[in-house]
Amino acid sequence: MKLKLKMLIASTAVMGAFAAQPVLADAKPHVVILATGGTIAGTGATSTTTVGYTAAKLGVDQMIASVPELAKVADVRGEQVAQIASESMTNEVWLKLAKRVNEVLAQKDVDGVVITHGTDTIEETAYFLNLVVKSKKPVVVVGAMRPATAISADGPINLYNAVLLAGSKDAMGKGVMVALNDQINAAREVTKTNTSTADTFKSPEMGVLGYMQDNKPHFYRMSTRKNTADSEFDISKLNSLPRVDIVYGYANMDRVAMDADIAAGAQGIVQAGVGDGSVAAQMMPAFRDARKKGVIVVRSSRVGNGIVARNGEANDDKEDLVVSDTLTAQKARILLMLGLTKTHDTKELQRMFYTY
Ligand code: DAS
Repeated sequence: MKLKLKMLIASTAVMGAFAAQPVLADAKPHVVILATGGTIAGTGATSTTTVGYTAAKLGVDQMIASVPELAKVADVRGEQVAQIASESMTNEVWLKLAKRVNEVLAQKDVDGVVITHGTDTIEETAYFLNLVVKSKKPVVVVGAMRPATAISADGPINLYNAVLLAGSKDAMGKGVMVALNDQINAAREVTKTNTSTADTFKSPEMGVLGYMQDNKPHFYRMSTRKNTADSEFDISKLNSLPRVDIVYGYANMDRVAMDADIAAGAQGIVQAGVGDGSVAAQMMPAFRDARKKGVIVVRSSRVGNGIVARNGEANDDKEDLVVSDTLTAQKARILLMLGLTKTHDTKELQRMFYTY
């Protein structure tokens, strides 16, 4: 009897030990998906419709439900911030989205945010967020090049990878990322390089940050420029952004477009100039008139890669111009809009272009 009693007591003690073990909290990361529309939420008439479909049709909960694998890798919840094709993106949506990203990331139980978005302006929204998000937690902007109804739609796998990335501790402090097609690109350098193909997003000369493979991110580089929590820009109290327009450079251009933008209230002009941000002789009087009116003029380039060198194709010191460094015109416009919320001083603005 004694032996049996001892064995019973021993087994009870062992069971008790197990029972006393705290049940491990669910180790899955908490990821919030903020939906804005785009092809990833798009539907077409047939399963082979990959152009001529309608973007921004599926709601965020429908998208989440269409990828049941998400629940295995993260605790996911969704919010519909907008429902638009991203060619129709506005400053108002940007400010609403950015404020919501900061509110959600400030919640202790949230590990990362995914933003579903159209691909046409995904690089602009990502760069805007790169400058105004006040957290080191992962922020991943994701889209798709085929609608949800198409054969081999890329949206589900892109959304799955984006949630994995947003929930990964390795993605902390990398700045805002754009993740499609198994690649992780930095917001500052990523751009759409093909109107239609699934591999369209590239950082042409700077390269990807890394890849999504085997359910986790693999990083190989980081951006050298300030972003997110290290940024000086604060949109929390802003309800609008200064008007900044882009003037496209080409042979035989004239000043009509630039003058019209300034007449419409532009506080800044970014020229997407030919070559190294060159200024046509017939444009320089327009640049000088702009400066006399206090309008900031930034020399950028339509080329897409390389440095626009200060005092290279124009005497920037003498004409009091700013150069965009390696930012494309569409991203230089975003940095200038935010810069103008803080200063009109061209030396301060130039510092910002060398910082972000
Ligand atoms: N019109 C495109 C957009 O919403 C569709 C897409 O590619 O997402 O940006």
